[in-house]
Amino acid sequence: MNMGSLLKEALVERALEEGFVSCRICRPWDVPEVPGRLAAYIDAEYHGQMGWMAERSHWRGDPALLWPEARSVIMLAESYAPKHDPTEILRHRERGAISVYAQNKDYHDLVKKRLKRLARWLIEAAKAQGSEAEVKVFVDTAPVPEKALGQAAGLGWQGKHSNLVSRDWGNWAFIGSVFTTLELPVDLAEPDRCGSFRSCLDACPTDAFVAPYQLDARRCISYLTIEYKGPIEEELRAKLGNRIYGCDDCLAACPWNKFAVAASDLRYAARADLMAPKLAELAVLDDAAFRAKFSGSPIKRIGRDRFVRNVLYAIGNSKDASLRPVAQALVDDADATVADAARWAAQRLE
Ligand code: B12
Ligand code: SF4
Repeated sequence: MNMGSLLKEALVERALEEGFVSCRICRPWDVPEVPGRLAAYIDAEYHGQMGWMAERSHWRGDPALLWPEARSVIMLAESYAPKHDPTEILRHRERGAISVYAQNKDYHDLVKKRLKRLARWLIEAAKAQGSEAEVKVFVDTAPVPEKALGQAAGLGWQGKHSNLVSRDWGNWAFIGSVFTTLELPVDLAEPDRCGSFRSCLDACPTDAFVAPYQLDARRCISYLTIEYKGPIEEELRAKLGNRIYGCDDCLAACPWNKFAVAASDLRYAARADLMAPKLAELAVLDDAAFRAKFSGSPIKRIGRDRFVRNVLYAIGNSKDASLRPVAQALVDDADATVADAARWAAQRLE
C-alpha cells in the first residue's frame, strides 16, 4: 500500500469515528454532466426566486473552477434518520408538520464543526507523512454541486426525487465535503439503483417533478415554505396541508430507507415542542418570541413573518373552525403577506 492509500484508509476510519456514515473521494472535475443540466434547470426557471443559483452557476456547475488548486473532494454523508414515521403528523391538521431535518439543531453548524475537525486531522496526518495539505470545507454553504459530487464519489446515487440515496443509509443524510490539494485515491461512482421504483414521484403533493430526476423547485413545498417570499399562489396553498417548514414526502416514500442508519448525533432528534406543535400556539409568535423559540434551529432563518404566513396557510387547510379566531386576529398584521394569509385562512374556515 502506498502513502496515499494509507492516508485515505486512516481518513475514512477517522470520518466514521467522527460520526459520518460514509466517506468517499472523487476529483473536482468528475461531474462533467452538471454544467449542461444546471443550465437547462436555470433556463427553465425551475429555481424560481433562488436567484443565487443562477448568479453563481459557473461555480455550481464546475467544482474545478471553485478552487482550481483542489485535487480531491472528500464527500461525507451524515445521517439524520428519524425514529418516528414523519408522515404521521400530516393526519393531525390542527398541528404543524416541520420537516425532520429542522426539528432540532441546525445541521449546517453541526456538520461544519465535524468537517473542520476532520480537515484539521487530515492536515496533521499529511504533515506526518511529509506532505503539505490545504483544505476547504463546505456544507450547503457554497455553490458546490453536492449531490452530483456525492454520486461521483460513490456515496450514493441521485434518486428520482433528485436527492442522494444509498444502499447503506437510505436517503436521510446530509452531505458535506472537504476539498483538498492532496491527491488521494478515488472511489468508484455509484450507479443508479432506482430501477422501476417511482413512489417518491407519486408521493409529491404538488406534482413538483416534471420528470424523474427533475424537480421544478417552484412547486416544491420545501421551496415554497422556506425560500419563497410573498403570497403563495392559491392553488398551491391548498396543497401545503399542514406542512409549515419543508416537506419530507418524497424522502419518506423511498424504499431504500429500509437500510437507514440511526443518526449518530442526538441533536437531530426531534425537540418535544417541534414534533407536533399546535398551530394556534405558533400563529401568535411575535418577532422576539419567534427568535427565542428557534434560536439554533434552521427555522430561524426564514423569520417570523414567513413562518407565520406558513402557519396561517396550514390553519386555512385545517378544516378546524375553532382556529378561525386565530386567523381573524392577524388580518390586520403589519406584514402584508401575513395579513393576506390570515384573510384567506379565516375565509376558508367560515
Ligand atoms: C437549492 C436546493 C434546494 C431547492 C431545490 C432542490 C433541487 N432539487 O433542485 C429546494 C428548496 C426545493 C430544496 C429542497 C430540499 N432539499 Co435542498 N438543497 C439545495 C442546494 C442548496 C442546491 C441544490 C442544487 O444545486 N439544485 C440545482 C439543481 C439543478 O440540481 P438537482 O436537483 O440536483 O438537478 C440535477 C438533476 O435534475 C439532474 N438531472 C437532470 N436530468 C437527469 C437525468 C438523470 C438520469 C439523472 C441521474 C440526473 C438528472 O441534473 C441536475 C444537475 O446535477 C443543495 C446543497 C448543495 N450545495 O448542493 C441542498 C440539498 C440538495 N438539499 C437537501 C435537502 C435535505 C433538501 C430537502 C429534503 C429538505 C426538506 N426536507 O424540505 C428538500 C428535498 C426536495 C427535493 N425533492 O429535492 C440536501 C440533500 C441531501 C441528500 N441526501 O441528497 C442538500 C444536498 C443539502 C445538504 N448539504 O445536505 N433544496
Ligand atoms: S419535498 Fe415534498 S413537495 Fe418537494 S418534491 Fe418532495 S414530495 Fe414534492
